[in-house]
Amino acid sequence: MELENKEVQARPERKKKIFSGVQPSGTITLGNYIGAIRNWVKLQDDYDCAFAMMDMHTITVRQTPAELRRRTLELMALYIACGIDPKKSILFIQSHNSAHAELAWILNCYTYMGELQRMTQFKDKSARHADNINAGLFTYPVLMAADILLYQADAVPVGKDQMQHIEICRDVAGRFNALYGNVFTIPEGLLVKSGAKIASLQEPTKKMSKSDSNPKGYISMMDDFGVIAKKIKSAVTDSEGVIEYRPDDDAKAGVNNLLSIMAVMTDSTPERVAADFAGQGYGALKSAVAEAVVEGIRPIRAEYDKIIKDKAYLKDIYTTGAERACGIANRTLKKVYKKVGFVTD
Ligand code: ATP
Ligand code: LTN
Repeated sequence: MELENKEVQARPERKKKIFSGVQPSGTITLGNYIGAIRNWVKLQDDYDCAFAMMDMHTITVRQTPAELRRRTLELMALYIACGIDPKKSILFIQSHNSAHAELAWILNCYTYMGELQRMTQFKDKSARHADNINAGLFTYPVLMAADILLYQADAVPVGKDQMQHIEICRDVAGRFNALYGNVFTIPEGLLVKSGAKIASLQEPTKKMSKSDSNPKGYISMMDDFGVIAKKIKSAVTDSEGVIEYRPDDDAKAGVNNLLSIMAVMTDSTPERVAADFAGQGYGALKSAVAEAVVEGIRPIRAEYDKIIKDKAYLKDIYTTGAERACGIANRTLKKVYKKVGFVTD
């Protein structure tokens, strides 16, 4: 895998730390897989990794409790099915570690309203949930900063849409360090070169999102294989009829997206895929993409079906994960408490 940020490539001296997570806010999409989870798998050998199911972030949008519980476990099973190895990486449920909420409160007092008001995700989600623009939605990036800083993460592998949140995390950490000394490691966002932004199949200038109201726009990792093929075959393209990769041309967004997906699933590049399909019609490209995606997902699904049935195994992993996560996080939290002036011992 090629990473854009060379500074955070693993060095032999000290194993660098990685933190990341996904919200159990819906069924995981191909975008989440390509932009995030797939890359984590490859990082496990070279870094000390912690990956969480971000259930506390999820309730910034109203959830059905039983569904949230079910989806949190499903997400964990999917992490493992995708190749996250609980023996190598810490795997836990965010709400099992109260240090996240505790540090988030403190960081709230070091984050400015103006910084949060600029966040694209806040603007998007407030527009989509106009009846529930709650304070949690506004301070979402502060909780995210707490997640990352508690583990002293050097790098945070995420999709492009999350880079703005990484920036705010860096700013807040820098501000805190400037006041109190070197308390937090300043993290770098880690983007993959291709696939950092998989687009909606129906509105290809927008990102593929699991909370899209139109299920035709996204491919769920849990979709029936026939449904996946159908969704790809009805993906919006353009009327030009030419297979070319033009990443800066919005009119070509649909085709660019198909080429990017194909490139990731076949370990190629969008340019190379475009060259392979030059002169052919969109139908041929779509069939090939559908096959590549289905074949990529098939083994993950087989593994997932086994894991999700074993509730005792899942419980064992998230219990051990929470113990390890709390151990690391509490060391940072204790330091922070001392620095801000709370009575500690
Ligand atoms: P929601 O729709 O509920 O906001 P989401 O589908 O955007 O959710 P998140 O849980 O917010 O998913 O994101 C999990 C990870 O997946 C993040 O690292 C995010 O950057 C990445 N990601 C999400 N969508 C895409 C996408 N379309 N392309 C690439 N990466 C993505
Ligand atoms: N906001 C992220 C999910 C998330 C996250 C994190 C990712 C919450 N906390 C910490 C990396 C590190 C998203 O993908 N929507």
